[in-house]
Amino acid sequence: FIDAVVFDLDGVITDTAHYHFLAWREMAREMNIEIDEVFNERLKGVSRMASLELILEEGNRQNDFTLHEKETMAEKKNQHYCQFLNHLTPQDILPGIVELISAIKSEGVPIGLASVSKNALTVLRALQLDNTFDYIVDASKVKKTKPDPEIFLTACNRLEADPERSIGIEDAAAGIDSIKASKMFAVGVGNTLYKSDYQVAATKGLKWENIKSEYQTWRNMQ
Ligand code: G16
Ligand code: MG
Repeated sequence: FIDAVVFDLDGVITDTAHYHFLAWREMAREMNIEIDEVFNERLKGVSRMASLELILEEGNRQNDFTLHEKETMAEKKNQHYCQFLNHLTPQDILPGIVELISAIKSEGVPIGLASVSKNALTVLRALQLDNTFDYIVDASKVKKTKPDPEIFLTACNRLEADPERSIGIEDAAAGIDSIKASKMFAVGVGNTLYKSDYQVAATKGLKWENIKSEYQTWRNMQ
C-alpha cells in the first residue's frame, strides 16, 4: 500500500549537512560575513548558488559582486566541502538508516534519493550506497531547487509511484515544503519541522513500523 520511499541525502543519510555549514562559514568569513547554525537552517536543501545569494544578503553584500566573482566564491566553498568528503566512509551513515532501508526493501517497496547536491554521487560512493537506491535524482536531473516539488515528483515519476501513496524523508524546512508540495507524506528529522506529517528528533528514531502506521493514519484522513 506504499508506492515508494524517497530519501533526502545531506542530513538524513549522512551528516554532510554539517560539512556544508563548515564550508560556507569558512567562505563567508573571507567576505567578513558571520553565519551561525540558526541561519544555516535556511541553507539546507537549497542549491549552491541560491545558498550563496542568501549568505550575501545576510551580510548586506548582495549587490557587491559580479556573477563571475560569485561563481568563484561558490567554487571555493565547494573545495572546502570536498575536503571533508575525502574522509567520508560507510561508518558515517547515520544511525538507523541501514536498518530502515533494509526493512523497506524486504517488503519490496522501491526507494529513491532526492538531493539537489552536485556532489550526491560522490557522497553515495564514499558511503558505499551508490547501488542501494532504485533511482537517484541529483542536481544534474532537476532545474529547480527545493522547496519546489520538482525533485520529489521526478523521483516518484521514475519509480512509477503515485506521490499521494509515497513517503519523503527530510531534515530541512525547504525539503519538507518540497515533499508537501508533491502531496507526499512528509517525515521530518529534527525538532522544528512543523510542516511534517510525522517528526522524529534524530535518524535513530526512524522505525519502519512507526512510519507505516503514521502514514496509514494520515491516508485515512485524506
Ligand atoms: C544539499 C544541501 C544544501 C547544499 C545543496 C547543494 O541538498 O542540503 O545545503 O547547498 O545540497 O550542494 P552542492 O554544493 O554539493 O551542489 P540536499 O537536497 O541533499 O539536502
Ligand atoms: Mg538535507
